[in-house]
Amino acid sequence: MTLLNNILPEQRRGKLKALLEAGKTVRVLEAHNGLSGIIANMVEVTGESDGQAVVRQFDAIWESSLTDSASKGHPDIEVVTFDSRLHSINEILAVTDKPMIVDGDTGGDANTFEYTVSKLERAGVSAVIIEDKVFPKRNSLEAGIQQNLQEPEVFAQKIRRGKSIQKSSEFMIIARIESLIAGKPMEDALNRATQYLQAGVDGIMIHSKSKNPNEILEFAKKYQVILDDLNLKKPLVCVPTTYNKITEDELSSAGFNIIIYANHLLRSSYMAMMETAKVLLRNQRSLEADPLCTPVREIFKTVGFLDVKEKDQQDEQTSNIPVIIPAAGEDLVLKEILNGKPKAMLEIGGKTLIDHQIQSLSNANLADITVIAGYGKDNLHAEGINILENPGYQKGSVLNSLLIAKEKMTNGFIMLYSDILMEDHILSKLKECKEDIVLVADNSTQYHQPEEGNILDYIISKNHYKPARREIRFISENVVANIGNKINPETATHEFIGLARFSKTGAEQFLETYSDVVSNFTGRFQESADISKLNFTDLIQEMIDRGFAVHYIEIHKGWLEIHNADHIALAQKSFST
Ligand code: SPV
Ligand code: MG
Repeated sequence: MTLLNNILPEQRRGKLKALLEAGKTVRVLEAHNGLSGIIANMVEVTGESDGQAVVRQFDAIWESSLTDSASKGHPDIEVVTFDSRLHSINEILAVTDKPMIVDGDTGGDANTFEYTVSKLERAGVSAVIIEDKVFPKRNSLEAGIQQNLQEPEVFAQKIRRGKSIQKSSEFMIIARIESLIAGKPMEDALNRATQYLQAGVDGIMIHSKSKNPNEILEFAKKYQVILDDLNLKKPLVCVPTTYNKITEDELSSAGFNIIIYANHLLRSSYMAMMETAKVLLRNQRSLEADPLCTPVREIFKTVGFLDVKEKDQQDEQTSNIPVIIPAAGEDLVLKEILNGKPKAMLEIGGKTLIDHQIQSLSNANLADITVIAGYGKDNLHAEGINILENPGYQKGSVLNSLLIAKEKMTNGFIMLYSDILMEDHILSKLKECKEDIVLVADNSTQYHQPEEGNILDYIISKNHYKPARREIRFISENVVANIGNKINPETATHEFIGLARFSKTGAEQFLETYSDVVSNFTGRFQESADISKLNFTDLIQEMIDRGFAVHYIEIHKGWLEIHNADHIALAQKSFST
């Protein structure tokens, strides 16, 4: 989670000094934007050393002028403005928590440098390294370039001015000596080191573009003598880009305290990008390029998108999910018992069916309940519910009733048939689901046969799974292949109990499919004889056919449906015990 990586400037700034004071050889990796910053910040390798498990990471981030300029398509000649550099610096700081060393180029003149120090220190940067060239400098690695060195006295004064302006004792100003890059003798480098140390610099970087580390090793030895003479202890920095055979341990033993891998993430990504682009051109499609590419999901994970998704889902789960209960239809089997009342008002154990449902919903913290009334609407009452009316209830479509509450669906919703009673754990389990469309499915179909007035909605799961014995299954594997009341009970794996949950995305998919179906089709549709009588299960089957994933949570019994007098008797019995 990149936001959690972020720390405050005052928490970060002192980290570099602390590492150095602890005697650590600080391993630094270049970053040129937020993503490479995240990599530098979090990448690690694990291994073993002397029988001990070790985890190796980078200790700090180098914000390089070469790679910041190059990633903007510019040469490294101080042409990228400081504000633009600061933008990249802040981009990296926003998603990392390791100390950052900024490549300050020449630092400009002393006045400019004061502003640079002030802004970097305020941002939480731990150190700036400035090089003793004349502004505008040229990158040090290219041969045959005129490298103009600044007078050491002028540069030393710039250091003094920078040191005088910083506010904390944590921020470090490091002087980078370019004598060896400019073809000057070792004496020049050592003389400059002495002057810069006397001006109060916090460390020295000796740069070289030689393939061989000998000159920086010689400098390191003599630097130690200077420090001893001045009775100082100031870190020494190197950038082993060209002399790349030498190991960190060898550099550390030679007296280097900070080792900077200055451009490797940019150079390696450039190579990978070129290769991928060419593979696309050669093949005129992307299949062959895929093995060269990180899966999108990995990027999502790295930049925190998956965390966002999870948080959104948690918000959805904890927020008050609207519940819609379509209760408009007339029940012809229980007509006499109901005597003009809607079925939701049927009394069971001294309480109406709707009140039983409200109780279960409130036990699951679901209080936003909308009931769709139709038949006997004036006799429908319950506390704490919204009632909407479906004037076309005689068509007998649960789906039409459900869609009367369309406005309630936008951020996700739960649908509950008006004639079912269930144990509390079923709703809790449903609320926890992360999938976009989840139906509650009972696997005890073998105990129930279709009876008069009782149309069962059967499910065939995608893997035709019929549990033979106990086992653990995860909801992600539970996918519905078929749903409907015309499915042969012998082939059904489950029964849909009339309870379903739609996430925000699931609700969007549901509404889009519905609107497409009703505007583009007529006559028979899925199991319905006419599109105007479309059932909930017809639309779900249509969504499955269109490739939307419909999941189910599996339950085993624990619920009742009220379709005839026997069911009422059974429910009475349950509630009396
Ligand atoms: C940079 O990374 O921008 C540096 C190091 O200054 S070098 O490119 O080697 O000069
Ligand atoms: Mg640079």
